[in-house]
Amino acid sequence: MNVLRVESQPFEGQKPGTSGLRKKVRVFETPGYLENFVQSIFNTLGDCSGQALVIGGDGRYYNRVAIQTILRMAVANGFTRLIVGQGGLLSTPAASCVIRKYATRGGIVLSASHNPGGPDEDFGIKFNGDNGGPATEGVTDAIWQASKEIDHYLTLESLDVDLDRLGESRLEGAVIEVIDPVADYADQMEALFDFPKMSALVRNPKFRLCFDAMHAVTGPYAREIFENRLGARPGSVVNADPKEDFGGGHPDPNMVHAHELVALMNGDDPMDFGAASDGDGDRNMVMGSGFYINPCDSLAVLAANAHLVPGYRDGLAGVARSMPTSRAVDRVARELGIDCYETPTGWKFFGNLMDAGRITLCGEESFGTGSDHLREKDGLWAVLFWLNIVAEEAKPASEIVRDHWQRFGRDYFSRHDFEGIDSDAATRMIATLEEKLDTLPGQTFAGLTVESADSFSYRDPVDDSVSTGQGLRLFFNNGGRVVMRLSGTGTSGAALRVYYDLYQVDPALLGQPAQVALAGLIDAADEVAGIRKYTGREAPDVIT
Ligand code: VG1
Ligand code: CO
Repeated sequence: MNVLRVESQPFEGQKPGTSGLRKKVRVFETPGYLENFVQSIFNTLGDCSGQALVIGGDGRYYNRVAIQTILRMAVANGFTRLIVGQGGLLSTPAASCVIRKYATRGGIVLSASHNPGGPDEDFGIKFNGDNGGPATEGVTDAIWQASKEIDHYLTLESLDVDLDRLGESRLEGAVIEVIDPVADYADQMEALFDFPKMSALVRNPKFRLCFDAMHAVTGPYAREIFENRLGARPGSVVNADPKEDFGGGHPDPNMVHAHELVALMNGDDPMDFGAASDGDGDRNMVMGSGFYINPCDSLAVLAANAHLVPGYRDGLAGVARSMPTSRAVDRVARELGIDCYETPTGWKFFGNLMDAGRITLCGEESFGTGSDHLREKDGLWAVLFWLNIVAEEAKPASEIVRDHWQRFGRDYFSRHDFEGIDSDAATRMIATLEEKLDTLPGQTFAGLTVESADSFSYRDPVDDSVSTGQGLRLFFNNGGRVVMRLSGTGTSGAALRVYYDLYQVDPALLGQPAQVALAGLIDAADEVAGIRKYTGREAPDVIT
């Protein structure tokens, strides 16, 4: 084999964030930048000879170029079987599914998720291990260390692989397998959910469904599952062709960016069931007619109703949520008599719990929900789970949520994002608050008294690893909580995330707008942390 050894020097800042390494495309285009990071992954894995690797991405600009580079490097580093989604596409959950199904050494997923795509926008890369899940912090730290010591990478001099033609070809000694990116994943969904019952629902002319793929990777998956397999009317899936720039949009399924879906669901003649997914297909937003379902409530409702779904009929081993996610699912776990874990932000912390059989369902407030059917959050899975419950209960989604609140109480939740703010100011704000955390209990801000305050750290109960500095938490005397942390997925400036939640049991007070219910906490947070002062903003950029 004609392996080429290329001398190289470390680049600053190849430390993976919440979900892999995300940078501007221009940065990834710097000669050697992508190569260094990929070689650092392989150096961390050790001997890769004779092993198999999955490669795919969300189809954004630079996806195809990066895949060709990675294929050459993987073969030069000894991999002998490379499984690639046709056209270079694999949604993040589908990549996880394929890694597990074909028992590979892992996979490389190319995505910057919900961040915009295009030559001046974002790109990203992450490694998933043989369990199909994002590399643990131990592994991502090792990759970062390797990136600081790198002095060469290995590649081949070869022509590009045809990513569009299904089937096998050879690259030097290795087999390149271009697979249908949808089939394995769709089969798994069909095995988990009651497709005959769901099919009867979506074929009913009185039931109108819309799935907005936001010009991103889930289009082909949603078409196959909703229209081909379940029989929803053609056109039920909109914006279904993946585009390199996501049609110029921001493929983030929330009330701000999924405005097309929101208009359909909240209009004069609303649809019955609506959903959207993000750039790489791991996030979901589900809406009922004129009704937004908060992701924290979504997780709780899925947990409470899991027994209605064939794949979960035998019950749940346990559940988990990221720390900033509201405590709604904790209440369900208590009633079910199962464990509930609280992890730091990011999917990589759920994998150990699932591998150890401790949890079945988990989720994050950031429109991420998933289960141990694979090791990523899974947008379409969550939508299908909801559809299965709606079909089973023969009730609209809004009624299912309202019934849930009546039974368990409601955890009002909101997240305020301040995006693209000055990094120094953001760091200073968090540091200043952190320094005075110990002095806060007993003090009153905007009429609310702090009961306790800390910086969240997590000890993984499976491998005992400890992750510190995972967000500042303030608990108030009205039972409310405020969490503040800086985003680890952005590519320019800083993004401050402030999370609010407040529990309400009074049946008369369950139907308020979240911003109204949380107004007291919002004022208190500004007073204690100086959010407006440090960010220089009067209002958040995105409210979810
Ligand atoms: C955000 C979310 C986090 C999520 C992460 C990756 O991270 O808050 O919950 O796991 O994105 O999601 P951060 O550090 O920016 O807050 V995705 O769909 O980008 O893979
Ligand atoms: Co995503």
